[in-house]
Amino acid sequence: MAGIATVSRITWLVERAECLFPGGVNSPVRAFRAVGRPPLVLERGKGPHVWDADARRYIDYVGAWGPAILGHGHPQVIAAIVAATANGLALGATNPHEVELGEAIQAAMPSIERLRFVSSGTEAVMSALRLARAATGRDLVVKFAGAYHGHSDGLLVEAGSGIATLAIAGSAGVPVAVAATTIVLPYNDSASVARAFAEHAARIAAVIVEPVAANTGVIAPAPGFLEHLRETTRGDGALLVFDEVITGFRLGLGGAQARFGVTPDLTTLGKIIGGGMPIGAYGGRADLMDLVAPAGPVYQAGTLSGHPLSMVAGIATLAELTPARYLALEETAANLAGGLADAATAAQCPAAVVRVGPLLTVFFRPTAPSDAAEALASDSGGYARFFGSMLDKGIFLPPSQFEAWFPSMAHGPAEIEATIAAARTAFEESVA
Ligand code: KE4
Repeated sequence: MAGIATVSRITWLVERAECLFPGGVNSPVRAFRAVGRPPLVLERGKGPHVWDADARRYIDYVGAWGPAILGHGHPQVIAAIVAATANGLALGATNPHEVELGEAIQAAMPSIERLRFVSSGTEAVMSALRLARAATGRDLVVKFAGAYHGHSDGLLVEAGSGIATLAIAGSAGVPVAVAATTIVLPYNDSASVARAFAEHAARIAAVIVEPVAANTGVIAPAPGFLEHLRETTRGDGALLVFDEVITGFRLGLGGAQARFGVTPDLTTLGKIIGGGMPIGAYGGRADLMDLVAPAGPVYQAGTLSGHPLSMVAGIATLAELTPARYLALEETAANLAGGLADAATAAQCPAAVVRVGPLLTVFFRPTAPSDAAEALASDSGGYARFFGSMLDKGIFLPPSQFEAWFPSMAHGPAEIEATIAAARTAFEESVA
């Protein structure tokens, strides 16, 4: 009918969302504020693709921020969830699937002698640090600038991911006294770790680290950095916590601790182990985990912990993670990273492509960063232009310079070639 404007569904949904949710979203990075584009509303995912609410298709590198390692809507995962719904949903007591997923995680990560399921990575990290403080009788925690470990108060100090994306130093609402229990050091700076332990000897409960930094964009651990953390914490009686919410089951079945051969006292997990359903987990040495209620005095609980649908989605996902598929995923990521680097060079665009296993980031700076300060100095405006150009070409990248790209096992040569072809133009268009 003449004259009736067809308002896009995305616009209609975003306008309503903005009346409901802060910034119109239920997690800040989804607002696309750092890339100067209106947010997408995604309605469907299948394999390497997602579709927005206006039925546009994209090759997806957000991957639900990590869970979608198999690609979206994997038939085995969906079938497991659908089958489990026949038995109802949360029943409020242990269900058989918790045992099965717990055993699968333990088989893949032997350092996890005991574990506890929760409903998010934030909950996992918050609980692990409460446990570390109880086990050591100490209050201080060391984290690294730019690392993001979820949004519990003490860890929002100089965090990465959405905090870095929004260029805010930390979060309002965190009591000074709480922030004061967090020591923030530069990632990959072993000398600063040694100084901190000398200054605060026998007062640090734990060091928590993303063994591969991903929330500043991907930064590899410097040779010896993780080993130094292991030696220093052990020597001081502090605990080493690997936050493997991103790297767990992403860098291989054994995660970063297997890839780098460093064994933490506690590990936090999330994302992939839930196969796209809400989940988190923390675990590690039995003597530590047996301090958690009801076995010990450290309280932690959750109505939907071990939710049967999250459990069966995780079980089905881990069952698909074979060594051959990890090798293929690494090759996919290597081809993508190499093609992107060549495209940036051809466009004379100062961009550094950093890859660790299947994780990668294109930093808009001439050289790869070694810590958060260098990463945060990237040209986020150039990244924003690149993001927009790629989106217009049907490639959905993380809407922030300070996030990792998550290619999946469903991304094939066709998707990689299309991405590199789009990047050739997008790099040219991103050069101001
Ligand atoms: P969740 O509470 O979001 O499940 O997990 C928190 C968390 C903990 N540890 C690490 C290393 C993490 O990367 C995360 C969450 N990752 C972000 C993306 N960088 C989630 C995306 C978002 O905040 O919307």
